[in-house]
Amino acid sequence: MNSSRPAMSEDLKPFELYYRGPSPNPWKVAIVLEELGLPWKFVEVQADELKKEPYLSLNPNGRVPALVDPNKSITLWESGAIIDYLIAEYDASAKLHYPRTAATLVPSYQTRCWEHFQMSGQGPYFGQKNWFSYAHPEKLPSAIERYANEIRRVTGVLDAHLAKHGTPFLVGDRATYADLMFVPYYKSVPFVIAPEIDLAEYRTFYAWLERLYARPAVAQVMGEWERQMVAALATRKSQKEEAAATAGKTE
Ligand SMILES: N[C@@H](CCC(=O)N[C@@H](CS)C(=O)NCC(=O)O)C(=O)O
Repeated sequence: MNSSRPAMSEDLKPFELYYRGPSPNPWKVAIVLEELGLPWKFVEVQADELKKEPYLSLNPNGRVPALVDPNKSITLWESGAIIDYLIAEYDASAKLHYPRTAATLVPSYQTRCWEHFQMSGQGPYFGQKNWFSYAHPEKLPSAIERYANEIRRVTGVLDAHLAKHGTPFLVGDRATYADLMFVPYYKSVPFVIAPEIDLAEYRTFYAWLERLYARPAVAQVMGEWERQMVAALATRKSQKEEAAATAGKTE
């Protein structure tokens, strides 16, 4: 996907990123790979392949993403762990992180706080909102409301932090891997997860999000994400219409 790579990356074999359509977690890794100018390619996993071999040998949790780095013969899973690895091994120029040296020790660990907040506070709650809105067999308005409120709460935390510190990014003036990790779930909010929530109401937060969306690597990766999301929504709609028509015929 990348056209302008740093010289070092020309010697690298492409990373293989296992993903499944527009579901958000793999796209966090895609953004970091693209930002670092590393060569990579997507490998799509079908729903019926996730919970069995050979995929379970890549990710014992049977979910995406998994990342194979043929350059160091390593396979990793859990998006946060994958991103930690990419930053430690391939961000030598500290484009997306603060080095753990005396001068930047504090922001380096503060970045970790936001990374963990994304992994534990944004990902699972936004994911549960999606589940209870579309996939759960019963309609449970109280569960939908709880997770919608969690989206509002998490967004409020980011908004208040950015407003209080007046910095362009979560930790100072550098866009780190932690900022970038929030992008795919927020991009999914108006499309599917919670179109009823107007993210632009959180003004400082929204300016930050737009700052991230405007980065060339993010725009490139999330442009492809949007194409896939629009296609997935069209498929979902036509499957629903087909099911309704079939049900009508059999009544
Ligand atoms: N904590 C995991 C979450 C992975 C996850 O939930 N992946 C979703 C897609 S975003 C998935 O594979 N869902 C399919 C399933 O649960 O069967 C990570 O960050 O890698």
